[in-house]
Amino acid sequence: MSYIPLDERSVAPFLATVPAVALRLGGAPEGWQVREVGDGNLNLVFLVSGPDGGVAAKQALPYVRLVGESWPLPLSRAYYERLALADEALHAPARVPALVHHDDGMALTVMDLLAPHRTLRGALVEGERYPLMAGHLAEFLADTLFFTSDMAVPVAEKKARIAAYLGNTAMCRITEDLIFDEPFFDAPMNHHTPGLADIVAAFRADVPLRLAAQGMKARFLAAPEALLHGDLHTGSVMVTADDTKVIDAEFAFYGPIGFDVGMILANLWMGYLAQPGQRPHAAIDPWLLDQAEALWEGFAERFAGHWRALSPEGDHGSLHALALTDAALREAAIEERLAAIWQDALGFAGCEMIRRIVGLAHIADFETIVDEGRRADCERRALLIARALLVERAAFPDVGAVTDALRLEAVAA
Ligand code: SR1
Ligand code: MG
Repeated sequence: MSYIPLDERSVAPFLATVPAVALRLGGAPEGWQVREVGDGNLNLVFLVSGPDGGVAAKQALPYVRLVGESWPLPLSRAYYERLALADEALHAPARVPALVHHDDGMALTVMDLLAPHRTLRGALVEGERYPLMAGHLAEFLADTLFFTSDMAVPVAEKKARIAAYLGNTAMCRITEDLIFDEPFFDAPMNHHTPGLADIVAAFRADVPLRLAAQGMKARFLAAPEALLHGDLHTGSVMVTADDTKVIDAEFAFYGPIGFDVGMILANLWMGYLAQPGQRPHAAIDPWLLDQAEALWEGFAERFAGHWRALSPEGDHGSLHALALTDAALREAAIEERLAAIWQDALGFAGCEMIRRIVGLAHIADFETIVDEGRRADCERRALLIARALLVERAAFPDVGAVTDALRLEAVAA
């Protein structure tokens, strides 16, 4: 099928021609309920329900939705998203939506309707709490990252998997520009809350900060450690009280493990730091700090557990070979690897926090704070912590050290 962008009127007749979808929905397309709900920066998302069930149909647009047709973007991102969804489903099937249908020509991916799920970001902005979320995300990260890494995958197969994602260059380029470069100079689409002009100017002149951000960019460009989701912020997570699903893997590629880990931690930390602006008269709730700790610790424990559980006879990755017959050496290797991932995660988290405040793509956590003065206060606190995460990484040997720094900042408000 060649590409035609769908709309709320054309999506039902189109999906009715796909037997797997028509069967899932039941009844006649004239009776299906359709809503376009895409609130991300790039795509169309249609929720379609019939008498027997529902689907979510995601279609890529040939340009960046947030900006418009002046910023073209290849439809091939839908192909990479489907590829990643399949790979993620191999390792963490409970944590991703099931694929119902995919059409490369239409850049269209049809998945299970996630209901009554909502985005984690929207839920956090409203002060909702999901006690299973951190554990589920730790599981997703450990399972997808470990089992696509050089610990688990034989080296020839690993290189073939890296190659399978190499063409997703336009999506990687967005990250390279928007996260590592543009926040640190006067890029045309940057914007920020008015009260931040002084710190924005200071960051642009801050040589250690800019060098640290470039260092993270170098890691992002040249460290194909594992299959990354590539855009794991709280808008890419759907939650209910019992379930957590990770969606939107269109930025997937083989990159540094700490990138996915750092991005989600940064978004939890920003959710925490937005509280004094969102609910100025309420006591600060430490729940998100606890969740960030639980996520990192759950990830590290599960990642290590996967490593220990590899059988000596199996054909695993080349980084596993070192410790095949020496359990003490294996423990040292695990500790060293997790420490390196943690250091990367800190740097990537710092970059993510800065770009969400001074770059192009902001987040609802801060943007929904109507009072500009309060918003600037929350954002300034986040910027200062983010700078420390990037430039003074040694001051944060573990997640508790970040919690302490964030909590002090919040009390000081
Ligand atoms: C132009 S796209 C801006 C951002 O939206 C996506 O969700 C990614 O986070 C990207 O950086
Ligand atoms: Mg997205």
